[in-house]
Amino acid sequence: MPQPKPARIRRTLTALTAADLTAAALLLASATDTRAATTTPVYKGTGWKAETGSGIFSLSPDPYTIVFADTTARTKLTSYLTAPAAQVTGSVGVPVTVSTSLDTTPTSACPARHRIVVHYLYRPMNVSGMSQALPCHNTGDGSAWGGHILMDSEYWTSSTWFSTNVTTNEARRKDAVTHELGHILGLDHPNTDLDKDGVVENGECVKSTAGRKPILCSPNRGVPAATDGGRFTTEYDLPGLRQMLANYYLRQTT
Ligand SMILES: [Ca+2]
Ligand SMILES: [Zn+2]
Repeated sequence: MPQPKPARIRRTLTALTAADLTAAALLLASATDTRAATTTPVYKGTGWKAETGSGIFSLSPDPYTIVFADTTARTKLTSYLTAPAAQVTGSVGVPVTVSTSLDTTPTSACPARHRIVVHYLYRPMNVSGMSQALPCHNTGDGSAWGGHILMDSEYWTSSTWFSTNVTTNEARRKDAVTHELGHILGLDHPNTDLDKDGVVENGECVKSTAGRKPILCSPNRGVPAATDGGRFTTEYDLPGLRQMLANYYLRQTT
């Protein structure tokens, strides 16, 4: 899905309390204990890339809440969001909750802090088959603020949009939703010129020995295994999000 670069900013107070700083120091210490944490922020790794072009350099540890633009979006898309939200909550350590709330913030404005508004719209980019993420960022600390996800309804109104195979079609629908959520959480497309022909092509993304490409691969990663559909990869996307969380603390202490 195309990478939007909307000129959207959100300004917030960034004053930290002593308790915040203590919590940050403790989390940083535990991260150092359990994995090879970096000592300076990192914005790119194998199969992942920070969305620095949209002003996002880190993932805030504070909870994010997924809400819906209307009841149709809620009915159609809730089930697609629960698995990736649970992954970010459990494997990254940033709570992401799928609520039943409705939020009528227009797509031209950033929603309240840490709200992710999900829309179900016919051709939101006026192009067949294109969905869109509109990520907002905290201008104070460069963390992911939340934003809007605009899913193209054609994926659902056409039962064979991605594939005539029902299982494959559904796995790709799941991939599409999680891909856009990844953008809101600060991940960019990790495509790279692997074959060194001077062009970064569609789908040109690293692939693991397990056969998985990052779910942020643009415009998509092709056909995932059915069980991988809609899941951030453990090889690329989740380590990227964990580094983005680490960046949040590293950017405060550097
Ligand atoms: Ca190439
Ligand atoms: Zn994309």
